[in-house]
Amino acid sequence: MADAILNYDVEAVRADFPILQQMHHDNVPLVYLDNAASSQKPQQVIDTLDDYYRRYNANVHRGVHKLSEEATAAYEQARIKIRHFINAASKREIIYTSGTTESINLVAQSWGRSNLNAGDVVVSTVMEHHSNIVPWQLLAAEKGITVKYVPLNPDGTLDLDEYARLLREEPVKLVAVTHVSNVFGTINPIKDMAQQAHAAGALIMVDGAQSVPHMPVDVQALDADFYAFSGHKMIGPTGIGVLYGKRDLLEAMPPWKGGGDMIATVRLDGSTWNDLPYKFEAGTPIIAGAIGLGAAVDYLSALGMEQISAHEHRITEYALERLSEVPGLKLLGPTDASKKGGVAAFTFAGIHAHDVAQLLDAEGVAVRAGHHCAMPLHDICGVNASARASFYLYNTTSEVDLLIEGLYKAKETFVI
Ligand code: C6P
Repeated sequence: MADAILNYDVEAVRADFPILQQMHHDNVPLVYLDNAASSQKPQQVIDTLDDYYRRYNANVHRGVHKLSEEATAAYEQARIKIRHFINAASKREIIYTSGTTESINLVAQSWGRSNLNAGDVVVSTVMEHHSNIVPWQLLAAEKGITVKYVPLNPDGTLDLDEYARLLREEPVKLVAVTHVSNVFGTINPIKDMAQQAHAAGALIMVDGAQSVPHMPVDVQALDADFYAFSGHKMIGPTGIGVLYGKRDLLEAMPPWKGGGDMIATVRLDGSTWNDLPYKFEAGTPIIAGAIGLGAAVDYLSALGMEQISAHEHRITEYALERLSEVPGLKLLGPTDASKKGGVAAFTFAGIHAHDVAQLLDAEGVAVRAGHHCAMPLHDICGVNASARASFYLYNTTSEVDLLIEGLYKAKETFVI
């Protein structure tokens, strides 16, 4: 890991992100620490979007004119880049969606509705984002399935004994688990969990919203059946995401949305479906988004995901050390950086998280405050909100210092 960091030029990376060059509130530099919510975009991605709209904007798979052919080629080229980025076996396994949320809903509504029956169990965990809880609850109400949740160990990792027990004792058909928690930062042992799920005859669907942007992900090595992620958290545009699924599973699944492009034939008495992945891409797709995501993948790949991950690990380690020195600050989740992605959520000295975030913002430091779409996890922690700093490829240790300074200032403002 040390070697990887040696070659990492964070200042060169920062220079690629125009938004980081601006002053915040006109008088302080922007310290952007809200990367788990959404990441900033480099010039290369912005230029790619600009080029598409200026030079070859057209619908895809529908025209024989030059613009449409060029747009189609770029749209499909991006799919191939994404395929290699996560090491899917085929580009047909890469389905464009609007983001992680839609990817998970696709699995629930297509695979879930046709494969789950009353009495079946879906195992999720208490550290999930709402988008990996609510789709299963909706399905439970409709199909009479049950959702069971893996609890936590005191250190903020999953209780894997309880996971094994659920797989042993319950009729589990699907495990729906996040790779990295967006609040605790906990990195879950997906490969082991997949192996156990498969041994119990269940499939595993992984929420990769907080992993794909930050670490090398190999869906085949993990043996994930489905894997979901969002473009906007990985320096790509908003409105584009991916569902990876194993080809045999996707082939057997019915379409979820009906419309243009997802059909082979349409007659008034019935229709047949297009090949993968188009069966799941109804209507005019998110063309610019997909092409922009391809550019994001190029950017991340050129830097190297090992390098990015090593850099973030160093920043997170430093942040955890500095945060632990601040009186009255309580970190949520693992305190050991080796168990965590670049996420540090905390409560602070009885000051409401929204006030903490607002005071930090005045200092130029952007963090998120609230329940981060993980209300059950906050309930378990006995708090209704936390402040959260989350790091990415362009953050520096000096920015962590500014966060800490801001926290001391916030404390002075609130504690008399
Ligand atoms: N978490 C956060 O601030 P979408 O909105 O579809 O791109 O991603 C949803 C999602 C799913 N799973 C996890 C683990 C996530 O972190 C998110 C998005 C953001 O934490 C916005 S709520």
